[in-house]
Amino acid sequence: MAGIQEVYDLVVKGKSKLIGAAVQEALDAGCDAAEILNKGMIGAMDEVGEKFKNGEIFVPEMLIAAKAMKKGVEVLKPHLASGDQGALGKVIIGTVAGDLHDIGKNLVAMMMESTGFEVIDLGVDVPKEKFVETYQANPDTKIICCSALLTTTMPSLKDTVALLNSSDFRSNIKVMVGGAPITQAFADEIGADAYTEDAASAAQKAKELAS
Ligand code: B12
Repeated sequence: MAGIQEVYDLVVKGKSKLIGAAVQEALDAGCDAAEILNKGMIGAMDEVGEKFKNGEIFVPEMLIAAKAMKKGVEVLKPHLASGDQGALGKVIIGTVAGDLHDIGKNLVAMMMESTGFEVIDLGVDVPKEKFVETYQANPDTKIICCSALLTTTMPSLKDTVALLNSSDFRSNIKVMVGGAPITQAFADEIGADAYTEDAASAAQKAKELAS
């Protein structure tokens, strides 16, 4: 659909000022919000990642595209969320130490919220101890979610899960992991309870785990 292509192009070009209107136009034209997100925005970020890998663009352009995507998600958010917040319990989420990528983590947080969880978002570059301290301050937490987007921060994810696994509250929580380089095999290897590929399935899985 034309509206989605427009959103895609604006994310790739990093047009933060224009993206909000384009998302609204696509919605008004009847495009599905999830499709705008998946095809228009996440698809665009894949192209941005490819261009970076091929040396066609550099970090500043990636950052500008990320900014545009965030602006677009703001407009999309009310159309993806469904209310009922907090009813399913608390989730702690963060991107692991050394890693600054937060778009995927934010989407997971948003979908969890819209599914009915109260989300405590620790942000990016989160030291492993911070996950533990946050649980200790919120002992009614049901799930801890850790995101990693770089092959170089997979060891950091492993260390974080190892610390959680050695904690005395381990049996009270479920640990979920995700991010582009993460696989089910890696999640199993490091002793996480669950891995999913995207934000919508993460929220579904969390609901199953919490009930
Ligand atoms: C935007 C971006 C950046 C931005 C991030 C801005 C921000 N606020 O997030 C900036 C410019 C900061 C950046 C920096 C770097 N980046 Co970068 N970046 C990207 C890019 C283009 C998009 C990432 C993204 O947002 N994707 C869209 C989201 C929606 O997808 P996602 O994060 O995968 O999340 C989904 C799932 O994975 C899952 N998920 C995510 N988290 C979780 C958690 C749980 C619990 C669960 C269940 C699921 C889940 O659900 C999400 C939604 O569906 C990717 C390429 C790509 N295609 O991913 C490269 C990419 C990740 N970056 C890369 C690199 C190399 C870097 C740098 C090292 C570059 C440099 N030389 O400095 C730095 C590292 C900085 C750091 N220390 O973190 C490489 C990584 C290669 C590798 N093998 O590790 C990639 C793959 C680009 C490439 N093809 O080379 N980057």
